[in-house]
Order: sequence, then C-alpha cells, then structure tokens
Amino acid sequence: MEEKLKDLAQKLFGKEILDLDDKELYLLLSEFSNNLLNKIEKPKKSDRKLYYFSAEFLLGKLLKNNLSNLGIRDEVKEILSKNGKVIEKAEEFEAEPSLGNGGLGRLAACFMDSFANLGLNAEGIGICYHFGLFRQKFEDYKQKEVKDPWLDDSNALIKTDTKYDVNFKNQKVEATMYDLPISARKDSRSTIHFFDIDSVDESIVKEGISFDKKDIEKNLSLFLYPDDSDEDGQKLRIYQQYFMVSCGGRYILDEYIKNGGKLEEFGDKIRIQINDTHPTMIIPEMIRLLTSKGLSFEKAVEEITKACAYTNHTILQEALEKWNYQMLEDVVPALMPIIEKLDEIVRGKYDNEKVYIIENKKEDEKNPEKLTRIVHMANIAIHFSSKVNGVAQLHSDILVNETLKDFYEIYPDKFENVTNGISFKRFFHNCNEDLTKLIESLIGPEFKDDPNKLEELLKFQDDPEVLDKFLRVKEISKENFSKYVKEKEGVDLDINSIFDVQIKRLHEYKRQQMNALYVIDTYLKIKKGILPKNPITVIFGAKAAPSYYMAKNIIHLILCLQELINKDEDVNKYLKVVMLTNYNVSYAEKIIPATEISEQISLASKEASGTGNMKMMLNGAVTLGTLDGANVEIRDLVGDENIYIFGKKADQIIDLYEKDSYKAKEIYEKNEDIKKAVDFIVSKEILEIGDKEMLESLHNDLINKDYFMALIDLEEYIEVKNKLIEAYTDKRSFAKMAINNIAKAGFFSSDRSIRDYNRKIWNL
Ligand code: DL6
Repeated sequence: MEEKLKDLAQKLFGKEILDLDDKELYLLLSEFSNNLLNKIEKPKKSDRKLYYFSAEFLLGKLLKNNLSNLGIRDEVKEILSKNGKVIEKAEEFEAEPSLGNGGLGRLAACFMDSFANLGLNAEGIGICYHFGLFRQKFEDYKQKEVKDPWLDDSNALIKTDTKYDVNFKNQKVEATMYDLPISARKDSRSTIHFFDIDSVDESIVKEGISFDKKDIEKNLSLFLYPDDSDEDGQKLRIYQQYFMVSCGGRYILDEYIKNGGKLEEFGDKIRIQINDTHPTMIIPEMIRLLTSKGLSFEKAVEEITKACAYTNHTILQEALEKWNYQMLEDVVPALMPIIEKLDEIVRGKYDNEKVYIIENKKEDEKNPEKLTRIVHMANIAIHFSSKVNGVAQLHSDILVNETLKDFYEIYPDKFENVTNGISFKRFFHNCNEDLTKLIESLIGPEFKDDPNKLEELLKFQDDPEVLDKFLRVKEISKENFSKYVKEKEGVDLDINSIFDVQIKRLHEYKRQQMNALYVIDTYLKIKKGILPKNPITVIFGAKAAPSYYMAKNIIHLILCLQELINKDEDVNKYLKVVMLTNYNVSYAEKIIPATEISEQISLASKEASGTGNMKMMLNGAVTLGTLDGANVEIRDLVGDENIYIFGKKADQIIDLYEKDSYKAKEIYEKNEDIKKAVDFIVSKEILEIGDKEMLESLHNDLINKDYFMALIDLEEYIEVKNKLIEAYTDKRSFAKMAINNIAKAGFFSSDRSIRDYNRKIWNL
C-alpha cells in the first residue's frame, strides 16, 4: 500500500508523502479511499429494490469511516507515522456534510451504513444542499447562523451523466445527479443519489444565511430547511420537495424500464420509503409518471400504494406538513388534479373529515363562507402507502391510539413499529477505539459482526479489574475530549467531575430549559454552601432553528450561565457549564465516548424515539431520562437498577393536554426552590450579562405558558439527578451500571432496525 500511496502523492502533488502538508495529505487519503470505494461492486441486483427518500442525510465526516470500514486505516496510519505525519490531523481537514437537522437525518445516514453492511439492494435519494443546515456561532451569548460549505474537489461525490429537466409552473430547472458511495465493509457499499440544480449560485447568500428566496434557479439547493416563516420560504420548501421527488421518481422509472420491468408489476418490484412527510409528493408524482407511460389512473394508484411506505418521526403537529393548496398550485400545478382525485377516492370511501386529504378550513368565524384549502401531506402518505411505522414502541402505540387513531381504525394492518437503531461502526467501533479494544480483549471480536454478543460482557460486571479498566478508558476519553474543548471553546474541564451531557436539537419538548434550571438550582445551593456530592460538568450541544425564538432564548440563558458560573471561583470547583459551538456529528463522535450521564429528559410522549440515548448507552453512559421514546425500551433491557428514570408518564401528559389542565404558575408559586430558580433567569447577575428582552420572554413563558411542561418534572428531576451524582462517587458500581448498558445495547444496532424493516415492510 505504501507504494500506491507514494505514487498517488507524486501524481497529485509531485511530492513525497514526507513533504505533504496536512491539507494535501487529506486530499491524498480522500482520493485513495474514494478510488477503492468506487471499485467495490454495488449490491447484487435482486428481484426487488428499495429507494429511501429523505430530505435529510446527516452524514458526518466520511474519510475516517471510509478508511476504517475498508479495513485499511491502521495500515495507512502506520505509513503516515513513519513519514512523521498524524492521520487525525489530515482527517480534521474534511468539511462535514451537515445535510440534516437532527435524528431523522442521522437515522437516514445510519440506515445507509446498514444497507451497505447487509448488502441490500437499496439506495438513498436526496438533495445535494450546498450548505446543509447552518454553522452555529455565538456572539454576545446568542446564536448566529452562517453558511456551512462542505463541497470541494475532494468529496467522494461522483458527478453522473444522469440529468433531468424539472418543470414548475413558471420555470424549468436542470438537474444533475451526484452519487455518494457509502462504505461499511471492504466488499460492500451503498449509494445515495443526490440531485442538484445546475444553475445554483452560492454567491447570492449575503449576510449570515439570508438570500433571495424567490430566485429559485439560483437558490433551490443552497440550504436544508430554508426559513419558512414567510410565504416565499414555504414555497421554496415546496420547490425543493418537488425537485427531489421529480428527479428521484424519474430515476426509479428509467432504471426500472431499462431493466425490463413491466409497469403493471411496479408495486411488486419497487419499494419507496418516505422518510417523514417531506418526500410525500413522490406519491402523486409517481402516479403522474406511471399514467404518462400508459398505465390507467386506478392501476397507477394501486401500484404506487403497494410500493410506498411511510415512516412517521414525530407526533408534533408542526412536523406533520400541511401545504396551502394555492401555494402548491403556484409551484406544481401538474400534481393538483392528481391530489384532487386522491382526495375524491378518500371522500368516496370514508365519512370522516379527519382523514381527508384536502381540508376546507374556515379562516374566520365571522365570515364562514371564506374557506382556505389545505393539503395534508401525512394523510396522502398514510392512505396511499402499504405500511406506516413509528420509530419506537411507545411512539407507535401513541400513533395508533391517539395521533393517527382515525387511520388505524380504517387500516389496522398497515401500522407497524420499527424501533430506531444506530450505526455501531460510526458510533462505537470507529469513534471509541479504546473501548472496543478493551471489549475485544474480554469477549473476542465477534461482537463487531453480531452486536448481541455484547451480552457476554455481563460476566465481567463484578470483576474489579475489568471495572477499573473500563474506568480508565472512560477517563482517557474524558481527557481527550477536554483537550478538544479547551482548543475549540477555550474552557477548562475538570476530568474528575461527572460529565453530564445533553446533545440534541434545541426544542422546548426536549427540555434543555429544565436542565438549565437544574444548573441554576445547583448554583444557588452551592452559593448557600450546599455542595453537590461530586463536581459536575453540564455539557450542552444544540442548534436552534433560526426563527424559533424561544429555543434561541434558551441557548442565550445557557450561555449566560456558562459565563457567570465558570468565572465564579466559589462555584466552578463544583459546577461548570459548557455550550458546545456548532454541535454536529463530528462533535458527537468526540463527546459520546466521554459521556457519563446521558440526558434524555423530554416531556413524556413527545420524543418519538431518540437515538442519542442509544449512542451514549453503547459507549458506557448511564441514562437519566423520562419514560419517553426508546428510553422505555432501554429501561426494559437494562432494568431499573441500571437507569435513572423520573417524571410523569406519557398517558398522564396526554391527559393533561386533553383537559388543558396544566398550570405552570401553580407549581412556580407552590415550590420555593423552583420559584427561585425560575426567577434567577431575570436576576441582576444574569441581566448584567444577557439580553433583558430575551431573558424576560423566557421567564414569562415558563411561568405563564410552559407548553412543554418543564416545571412539571423539575422537582423530581433535580432529586433523581442528584442521586445519580451521588451514585457516581462509588466509581466501581457506576462502572457496573455502564457495563450493563453496553452489554444490552446490541438491540439498538441499525442493522437490526433494517432487518425489521425488511421483514415487516419491504421484503427485499
Ligand atoms: O426517528 C429519528 C428521530 C427520532 O429519534 C426523534 O425522536 C425524532 O424527534 C426525530 N424526528 C424528527 C422530525 N421532526 N421533528 N420534530 O427529526 O426523528
């Protein structure tokens, strides 16, 4: 291999490896691994093929995973080190493709890893966003958004000859398909087909992430989830969604026909997974394409219904997309007669307006004649799919009993649960080499192929030598992470403190504000001389959607707390706070091995599954959580003695919403400590640092609204978290809990999820 690398270095730069700088080294390794990846044959053709449509693929950096998955990273590392080079420095140069917002996008990326690992005939379809989501900066303790470029010559993306014209009402754009190979093993890979417009113009992005939202020819593929707080933004999202399905739909059909597929067998041979509602327009678009090739409308509907399946990722109404009819018509008029006909089919069969596709909504009680037509995308996806699934057992139960009850009554056999999973390669083997080496030394290497073998670790749960080795590995991960945080954030972490980590999108239902109130409560207690049983470092990583003001207020509060607490010499020996800048997949890979407490504290019923919970348990953290999403399954697997659960249950919360009977103010007024913590948000100390308007708005919201009920569980949260911190003082018993968590994590491999999808839904 050394000779090959040397030759390539000569070819690319006319230099010896020894003389390359880190950037050149990165380019060399990318080219080398991309060449190897492209030589791997695609999965064998099978009778049936799956296309996984997703608006998001939150990939994370590719080079390190590619080298590891190809089985050559150790050798490359050795060669570089002989030449005085450090592989990690070269890998740092890669710009992360952040083509996702959170769990849904990361799940899609994990599934691509599993398609490759399992050798399934399955491909991804998405949009080649030039800047992905956004890069987060902090200025004046506030989040600022800037663009986050990732495309350059070194990408593994391959420009293909596949091109399509995409027709909108007033314009046509030209699209090109770019393929991204995804590695898993030496001999197997999968592919994501990313579509981009040829006329995109990055230079139209001016300040921050603002640009002319009307200039579709230049902006369509710039950003994931462009601001949709106005009509132009909403239309742009429709343009993007149609662009993806129009290109993807034609790609599927061209490939199908080229391979001799018969139109009338389409539904037997093709599987289309609709990842959340964003790709739902594939249903009317595919019907349009099939009828244009000669299939009757009825037959096209039948075939597309067989082919499609829809995954729901949330019960939050805001994410069950509804488009204004007129807006859809302004962008994609060709789909409207089809959507009308689909609505007629539904209305002809069912006498329940909750399941209709087009809603005639009264805008104004005084003027009941004036109706606005709204198209419910989830309703299209449910009626015209063969299966609908939730992403954790509790979530799937809530879907059939509450959110989608009316549909479940019509189609009881359509509903399935497929509990999420994570790529063990990315979030364990490749990001926590020390821990995986330790495990291999204990139980052999089989767990790498069969994660259920991790259970063999249980026999070491009382072995003090093993527990101490585990603790040492955790300590090293904490040291490594601390060095990184010092470099990136300028904050000194105390590795003897317990690392308490909440990393996820910022949303009120995930309740970062409740954690911030814990921090305030602890701060106030320390000031009074009541010290925590062990020093604690509370670490947050989260981006807030640019127009989600309350989420930005919460980030602001956390940054103010960081400033106040970390500088307070009386307090910072016992408590520190860190808000990581621009939390992304690369940051996740660094912090997850160092985590000790995994914060999974969403309001019960609101977190569909969560996948950070799985990543952290797998890396030996103890979950502090509510009985929400996949936490329930984690608790069932590890047992009550290895997890810290608190808070109201999902059915109690659902009941409170139904009766509209939750009153935050009553809790605030009744509980002195809670009142003090909430009022501290607008205290002199915090207002000297932060923005009065933002802090007052948060303070006011917590007392008078608190829609996601941060106060309801706060008292119990503080109590249980403090118990967990106390438990940490007995290091070996903490390590025993951690070992139990690792041993039981095998179920959460995305390979298991994909096998479940295949068995319950695709039958590839
Ligand atoms: O299914 C993947 C992931 C779940 O683990 C999270 O619980 C869920 O919040 C997330 N959903 C989304 C969609 N939108 N929202 N909200 O990202 O999906």
